[in-house]
Amino acid sequence: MRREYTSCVSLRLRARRKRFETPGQSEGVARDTIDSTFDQIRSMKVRGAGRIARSAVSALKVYCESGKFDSTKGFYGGLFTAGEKLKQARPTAVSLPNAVNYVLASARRKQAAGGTLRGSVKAMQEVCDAFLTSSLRATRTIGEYGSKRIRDGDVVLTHCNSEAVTAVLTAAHEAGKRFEVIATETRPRFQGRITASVLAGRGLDVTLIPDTAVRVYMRKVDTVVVGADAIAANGAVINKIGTSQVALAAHETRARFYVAAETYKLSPTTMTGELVEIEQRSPLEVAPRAWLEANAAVKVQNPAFDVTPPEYVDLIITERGIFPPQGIILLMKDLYGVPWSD
Ligand code: RI2
Repeated sequence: MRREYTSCVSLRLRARRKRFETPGQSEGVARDTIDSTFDQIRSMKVRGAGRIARSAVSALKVYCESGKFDSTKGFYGGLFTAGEKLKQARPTAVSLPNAVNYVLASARRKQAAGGTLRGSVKAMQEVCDAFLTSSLRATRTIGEYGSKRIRDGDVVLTHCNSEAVTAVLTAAHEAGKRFEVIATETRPRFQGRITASVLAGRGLDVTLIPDTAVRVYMRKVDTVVVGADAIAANGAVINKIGTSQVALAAHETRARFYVAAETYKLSPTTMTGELVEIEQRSPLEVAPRAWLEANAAVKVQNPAFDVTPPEYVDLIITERGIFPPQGIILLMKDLYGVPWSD
């Protein structure tokens, strides 16, 4: 444990020391924004798969807006460096690399096509804006589609805090459906409290329960709706730690299990068999420093996510429609092409 704990701290320090470097003249604001966005995502001050994607793209937009670049090459070079750094902030939520890659792929195409520095900067600002707008629109569309799956009188359980899920529940509530929500507290970071307070603030009937009480309450649950940090080609869902236990309990009582996720949470590399890395976070999220030091012989593990196999998932609600987990591969091929055809 001691070694893990130390390595965690030193990793964080090393990440902090490795500052972002841009070529060109007026990078002060951009450098600060990229570095602080990286830190905020890593420390989970900014969290939620959709939010971290938008926050990274917003930081790239600030870079574009930051001023005088020496040359087109310098501008694109700084953008690539910034994007590559931001992608490293958290490893599991594929929304982050997908969003950054959307901007960088466009930058590569535009750089190859040539053009003035001014035109390049403007074009990249527009690409960032396009992502930000479509991301927010996607969440609203998921809310609309998903709300139709909530029925009057349902008891709906959710885990952690997902904007896609709160969009579904809020839209159902606004459509006049009367249902009850159970939110798990979601240790160790208690994001379930955010869900409970957001939904209660919007007038929904919500009850907060400890994660350990899920099986007790599942008997009265009709539908589970959770978000996703990544979805694999086989329809497996990578989401907040504890999701797979919720899915098991739902399977036992035959409660429906729905996942609400924007398509930029589909992981294209899983089409060729890559696994999604599960983030291990600091032991300090599990126990306070004094306790860890007093119990140095105790090993602490803190995986932030787990994998729910497709067999436990009924439907995946995206802005492109609602799919059974086995249908996700078709959507992925449509969005990302067939990886083995190159
Ligand atoms: P939206 C969160 O991860 C949760 O696992 C949540 O289900 C998922 O992102 C999707 O959230 P974390 O950042 O994008 O709390 O739907 O570790 O908001």
